[in-house]
Amino acid sequence: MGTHTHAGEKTYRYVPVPVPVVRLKTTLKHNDEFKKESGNRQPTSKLVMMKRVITTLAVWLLSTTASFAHAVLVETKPAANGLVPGPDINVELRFNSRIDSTRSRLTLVLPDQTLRPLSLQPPSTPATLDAHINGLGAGAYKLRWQVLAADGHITRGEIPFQVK
Ligand SMILES: [Cu+2]
Repeated sequence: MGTHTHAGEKTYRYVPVPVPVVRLKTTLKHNDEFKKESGNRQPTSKLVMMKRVITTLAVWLLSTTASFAHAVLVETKPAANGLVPGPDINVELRFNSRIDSTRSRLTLVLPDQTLRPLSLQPPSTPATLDAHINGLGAGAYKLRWQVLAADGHITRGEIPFQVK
């Protein structure tokens, strides 16, 4: 009989279904573990190919997310375009991520455009640059900063401010 089915056939067909669910979990494992596992299965099945694509996507997503960890300025003292009383001012630049203060630079641009490198104070948090500046006359200044973030990227910028 053409439509005859064995009692066990249905069960047999459903056996492979839970397997991909288990295999997909391996994409969360470390890359080396994954390679070891997939290397044992010959020949390369569609499922293994799919796993590779998913793993590649996962790794790409992780690295893309990590690249956003470079330092972006969140808040400054003095504020950008702010007016502060002299002659002594406190400088604090706060970033969105941890920075390497030993490889970060802060320079004051004087009203006559000459540069004064500033020595950094011990930072109040791992994400801040602190400095103290003495003896500023009234005028327009700029803080020029360059920082190295924990992800190895350098960012830089300028903060203009006025001393009254
Ligand atoms: Cu970065």
